[in-house]
Amino acid sequence: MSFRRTPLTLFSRGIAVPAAVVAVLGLLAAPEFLGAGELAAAPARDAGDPDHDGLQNRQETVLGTNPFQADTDADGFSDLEEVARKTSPLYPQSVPQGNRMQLGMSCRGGDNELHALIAIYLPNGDLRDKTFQAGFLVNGRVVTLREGYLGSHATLVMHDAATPGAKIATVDLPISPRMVQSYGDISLFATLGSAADGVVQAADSIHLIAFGQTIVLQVQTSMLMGASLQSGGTGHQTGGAGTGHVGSIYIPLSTGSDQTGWISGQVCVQQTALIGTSGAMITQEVVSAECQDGWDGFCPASCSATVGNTYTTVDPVGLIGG
Ligand SMILES: [Ca+2]
Ligand SMILES: [Ca+2]
Repeated sequence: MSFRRTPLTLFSRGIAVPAAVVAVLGLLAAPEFLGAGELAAAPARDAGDPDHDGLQNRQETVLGTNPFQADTDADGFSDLEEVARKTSPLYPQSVPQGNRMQLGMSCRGGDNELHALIAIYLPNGDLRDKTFQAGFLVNGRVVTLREGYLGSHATLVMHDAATPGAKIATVDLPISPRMVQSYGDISLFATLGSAADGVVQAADSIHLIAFGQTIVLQVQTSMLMGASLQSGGTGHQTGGAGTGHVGSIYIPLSTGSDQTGWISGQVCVQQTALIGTSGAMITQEVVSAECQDGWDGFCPASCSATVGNTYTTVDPVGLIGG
């Protein structure tokens, strides 16, 4: 497969954090630490971010946040900070607690591109004493992104956080839609730890699924309902409403124009059940799926046909402490 020819490191099992990744963020961060003036100027360069919160308009669409208001729910924490710290930017009762390092992820579409967003909350504002790693899970195999790949493909920008001295680093990582289409679905994960001991203290993952030409982001409904995910998990183990099942919806990312058969005003709402775990990998089976009204989105006609499908994804909780 062509994917093998890309400059990636393949691991067949486990998720290791090699010492070399200590330098990754330093490499990415180097231009950002040239001077305070450059730091302050960074958000203004971006015409696709009118509220200067570090989230591109297309990313705000995926999150459901207001692209003209940096703090959509007016709780004192910017939309970006809430993504990084895994609280809801839509519900003011969901606010970050404590002051520890945290990492949150999302994804947006682009012109025949996907852009993963990795938002990193840094209580001391410093990336250089952190370890960072990002990678994919494809076909049950973990593919860790090399330092050089991140250095040449990812874009890092620093943003102010609500607490003085704290910062939020955003890593924008382009992903080829063709890769998602060729595998059917992929998970992208990222981890953050302290360089002192290398222990992973924060992690997140996203799951992308191809419906023909259209790539969707699978989002847990608990996130949409404003549940605070302080533990760093996605709720896979706890399930929803006592059913043992976890609900999720598909948010189409606008890549390509082929949305034939997609129903406007609806989204595909699924319930999944955990059927197996292996290390940080979890496998879930879709137990129900239907297009539901009342959403600003699109539902694929094949939504209900996903019942019985299984997905293997990365559970961020399984990455922490490793
Ligand atoms: Ca914005
Ligand atoms: Ca907010």
